[in-house]
Order: sequence, then C-alpha cells, then structure tokens
Amino acid sequence: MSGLFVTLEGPEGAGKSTNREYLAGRLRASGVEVLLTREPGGTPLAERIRELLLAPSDEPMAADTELLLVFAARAQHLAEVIRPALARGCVVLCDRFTDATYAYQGGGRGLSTARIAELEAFVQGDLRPQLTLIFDLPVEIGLSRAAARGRLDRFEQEGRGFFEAVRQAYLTRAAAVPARYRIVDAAQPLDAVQRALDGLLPELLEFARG
Ligand code: T5A
Repeated sequence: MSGLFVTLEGPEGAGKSTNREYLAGRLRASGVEVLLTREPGGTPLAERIRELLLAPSDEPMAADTELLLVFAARAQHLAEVIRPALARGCVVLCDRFTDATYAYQGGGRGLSTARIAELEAFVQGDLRPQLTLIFDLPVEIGLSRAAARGRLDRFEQEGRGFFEAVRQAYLTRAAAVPARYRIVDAAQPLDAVQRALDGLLPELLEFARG
C-alpha cells in the first residue's frame, strides 16, 4: 500500500467533524488526493450498522454486541473504501477508527483490551493508521457542545464517568506510542484549533509524499 492513513480521534464534541473538512481542504490545496470518510460508517452497509449503534433503544445493547458491530462496520469499510483508496495512493482521512474502540468499548465500557486487540488483528491484519490526531478537551466542554446540537445519540446519553474514561484511554494510548499521535488542544476557539492544524500540515505533507 502506498497511500497514507490518517485518523481523527477524540471525545464527543471535540470538533473532529468541524475540522476534517478544513484539513482535507488544506491537503487538497497542496495537490494531495484526499479521501474523507468516517466510522462507524463510510459505506452504505456500514452506515446502516452505524444507525444501529447510535440509535437510543429500549433494549439495552450488550457491550460485546456493540464491540462486534463496530468491527463488522470496520471490516466492510476497510474492504470497500479504505484499502482500495490506500492502494490508489490516496491520503485517507478517517473521522474515528480503532482508537475509538479502545477508548469507548475499552475505556468507557470496560471491555478487555486484549479482546479488542484480537479483533483488531482479525479485521485489519497489520493495517494501522500512520498518524492519529487526537482532539483533546475537558469532558464538560465537549458534552456541552454536543448537547447544544439537540437530541443526544445512544453514546451521548452516557454519564460523565464514561467520557472521563474515554478521554483517559485516548491519552494513555497516545502516551504509549507518541510517534503515531499528535494531540490538538480542542478546547481553544476554532480559529486557534485550525492554526494548530496548519502547524501540522508540513509534517502531514511530508508523510504523504513519502
Ligand atoms: N464509536 C465510534 C465507538 O464507540 N467505537 C468506535 O470504534 C467508533 C468508531 C460516533 C459514536 O460512535 C462511537 C463514538 C461516538 O460516540 P459521532 O456522531 O460520529 O458518533 O460522534 P462524534 O465523532 O463524537 O461526533 P461529534 O459530532 O459529537 O463530535 P465532533 O465531530 O468531534 O464535533 P463537531 O465537529 O461536530 O463539533 C461539535 C459542536 O461544537 C462546535 C461545532 O460547531 C459543533 O456545534 N465546535 C466548536 N465550538 C467552539 N470552539 C471550537 N473549537 C469548536 N469546535 C467545534
């Protein structure tokens, strides 16, 4: 594979969706072919799995069911979108990937990291993002941004302790493998966040051009 696989991560309301277009635009302006996608989702079938995952329901979803649905969507996304785009040499910019599974299903739900790693190896083989930007911010700021948008999805209805564990899991992963992660202070005003992304651009372009 000759492309570059970059993922955007962070807790709820961190600004990933707001900033992914910005980053894609900056990369495209520099002559790079970018494929912008997201998880869970990214293909029609995986988007249907996303609906199952996000819709509040009277029947509680077992944590293992949630984990398997996340990886089922990922298998489809990898087969239909991510692997072909990387093979074409694109920069794949993906809003959430398996770090979110370690953070939400591992940190938030308390599922075993070893179990997640088994599924990661099964579904992805040795494919991992080359670079991951973590949009980090205090939980209460992210939740109030998410709440301001209106109706909460199934994850957003979790309590503060869940999101503190999610945030901590992200930061722990970043600290363990600092070469792969860049932390962006997402609590800043949007223009400051975008200046920080501009600062990462030369490095991203260097990665993309090999
Ligand atoms: N999930 C996902 C798992 O549990 N396991 C997995 O393996 C995967 C892949 C996805 C859910 O699925 C879970 C995690 C998630 O809960 P989603 O809707 O994609 O659902 O959830 P998020 O990715 O969290 O999307 P959000 O929209 O909540 O967060 P974003 O994208 O980080 O935030 P964004 O850009 O929508 O911004 C939120 C609001 O804040 C404002 C924006 O205008 C917007 O209104 N904003 C700012 N305001 C002030 N200052 C800034 N700097 C701002 N940046 C954005």
